Amino acid sequence: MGQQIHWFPGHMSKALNEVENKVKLVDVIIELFDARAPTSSINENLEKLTANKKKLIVLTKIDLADLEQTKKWAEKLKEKYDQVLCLDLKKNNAEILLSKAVVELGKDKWAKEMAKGMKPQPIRAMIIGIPNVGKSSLINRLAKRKAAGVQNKPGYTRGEQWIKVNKDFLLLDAPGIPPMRYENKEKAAHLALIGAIREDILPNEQLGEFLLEFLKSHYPNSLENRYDIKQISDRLTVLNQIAERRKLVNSNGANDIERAEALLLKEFKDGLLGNITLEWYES
Ligand SMILES: Nc1nc2c(ncn2[C@@H]2O[C@H](COP(=O)(O)OP(=O)(O)OP(=O)(O)O)[C@@H](O)[C@H]2O)c(=O)[nH]1
Ligand SMILES: [Mg+2]
Repeated sequence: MGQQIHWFPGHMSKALNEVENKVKLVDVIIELFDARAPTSSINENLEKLTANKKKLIVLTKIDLADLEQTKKWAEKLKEKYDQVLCLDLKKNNAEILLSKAVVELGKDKWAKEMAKGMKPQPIRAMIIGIPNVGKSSLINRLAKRKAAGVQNKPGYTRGEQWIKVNKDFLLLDAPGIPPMRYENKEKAAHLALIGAIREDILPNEQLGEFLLEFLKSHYPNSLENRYDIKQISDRLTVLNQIAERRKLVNSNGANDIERAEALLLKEFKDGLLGNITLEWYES
């Protein structure tokens, strides 16, 4: 797993420039991390560009993650960031919790404005995060009932789109998010398993092997409910068991290992193996 993967597409710097320009327009950055792999969700380039802004971290997809681990990660991240929220973006309370947290972070700005004799201005925020982490889901929630609130605010260059979430909170439309840089195969595997990078970056055999080794050591009972596999052994044995239970047979009449592997990976992604966090917090 120590092998380096070098990957720096040409459009990376253009996307980063766009983010950099937009960061200047906001008071608060809302950065989304997937609760199943919080540190793999950190994009170092985005971290640098947003380092001197107030930052609210949202751990997303907590309904798919291991609650114990999510709690530990949230505590840990609170040491580094201004605020941390854990949200299931499919639930209704997401936007209420988020609005409250953003307003809380903007209060310093209001105090400064009032000290200058100004009327407090709405807090401007922007959502960033790696692919598939839930940015659009959150934006849609915040914009709900406000379709007409999407507006072109004059006074800003290039007519950025602002969504009026409420009278205190304006959201800038999400910039193009630069692709991830991942240093090693472990991180690449995490990102592939949470759907943040194209799956074909790592072959299914490697992803399957990685997932099964991890489940064996951290969630030894995770294949019992779904496949009636009480003990996770080596990859081929497990895949044969899955193929048998699901009657996946290839044209030669043998167990179809490839389809069993694809099924395992898909069912993991869909959360069907239970609540699993790929990165365990180690204190
Ligand atoms: N179970 C679960 N699924 C979620 C949650 N948030 C988002 N999703 C799902 O995750 C997928 C990706 O969500 P999006 O909101 O499109 O993510 P995004 O960050 O906008 O993705 P890109 O635009 O590709 O970068 C969708 O299928 C969502 O329904 C969550 O909290 N829980
Ligand atoms: Mg999106």
